[in-house]
Amino acid sequence: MNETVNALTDEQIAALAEHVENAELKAQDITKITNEYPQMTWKDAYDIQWAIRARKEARGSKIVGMKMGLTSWAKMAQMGVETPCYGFLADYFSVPDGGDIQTDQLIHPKIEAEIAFVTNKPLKGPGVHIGDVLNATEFVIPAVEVIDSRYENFRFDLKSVVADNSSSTRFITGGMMADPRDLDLKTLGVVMEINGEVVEVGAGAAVLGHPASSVAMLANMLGERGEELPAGTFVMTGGITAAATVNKGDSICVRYQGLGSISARFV
Ligand code: OOG
Ligand code: MG
Repeated sequence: MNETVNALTDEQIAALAEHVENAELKAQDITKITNEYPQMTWKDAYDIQWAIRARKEARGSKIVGMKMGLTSWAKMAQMGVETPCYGFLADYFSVPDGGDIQTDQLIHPKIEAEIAFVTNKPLKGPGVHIGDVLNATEFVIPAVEVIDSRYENFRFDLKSVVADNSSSTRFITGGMMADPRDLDLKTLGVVMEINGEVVEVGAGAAVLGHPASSVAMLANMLGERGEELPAGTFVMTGGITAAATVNKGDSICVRYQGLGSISARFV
């Protein structure tokens, strides 16, 4: 099947966008959509995601960044899929460092330790590489992503997760920003703690060998749709370690080598 064309109609894409977005807004899980639409193509899946983005924008939400997902072996192995995917970040996803996350608004949240980039030049694929990304980086900064698949038991195939905005739900950024010239992003260590106990550790190279290659891949994927990554975009590059399940009442802290820490509480 040619995956650059649609198998679903415009009406089906619009209906699925509403269905998946409502699951997010009501914090109610749904069965993965490929069960009912096994013919769904990659184009359909991203069209559903972009339709959800348009629904939020039409309601007045601002898009405040992008995220890459499934960029590390730890994440790919955990979820049983082997291709990175992207999603968007809406304004209400943002939680301040040290802030509270309303657990009841989510289905089955997990946290991820990530490195984020803020760009200062547009990046447009194809052909974007690590050099282009570093040349277009204003600074890097720690980020914790809270993911929450809308699918039952957090189980999905890649097309279903793409349609579900790659499980995006909340993010926290903070700690210290840094010039990537001053860092070895490959060896930058992260330590994830829940209620004071270390649950995951990792280093930046877990993300596609170098976190900047995740931003390059995003620009190249967007280029396939004729889209670019504008200057000034906040981009989360993907979980370095496996994601950790969190529950109401948990306090989390992720420490980033030389870049401080991020904390939050699930209330
Ligand atoms: C998909 C999103 C993964 C990451 O950083 O790898 C992601 C999922 O695992 O639900 O955000
Ligand atoms: Mg993530």
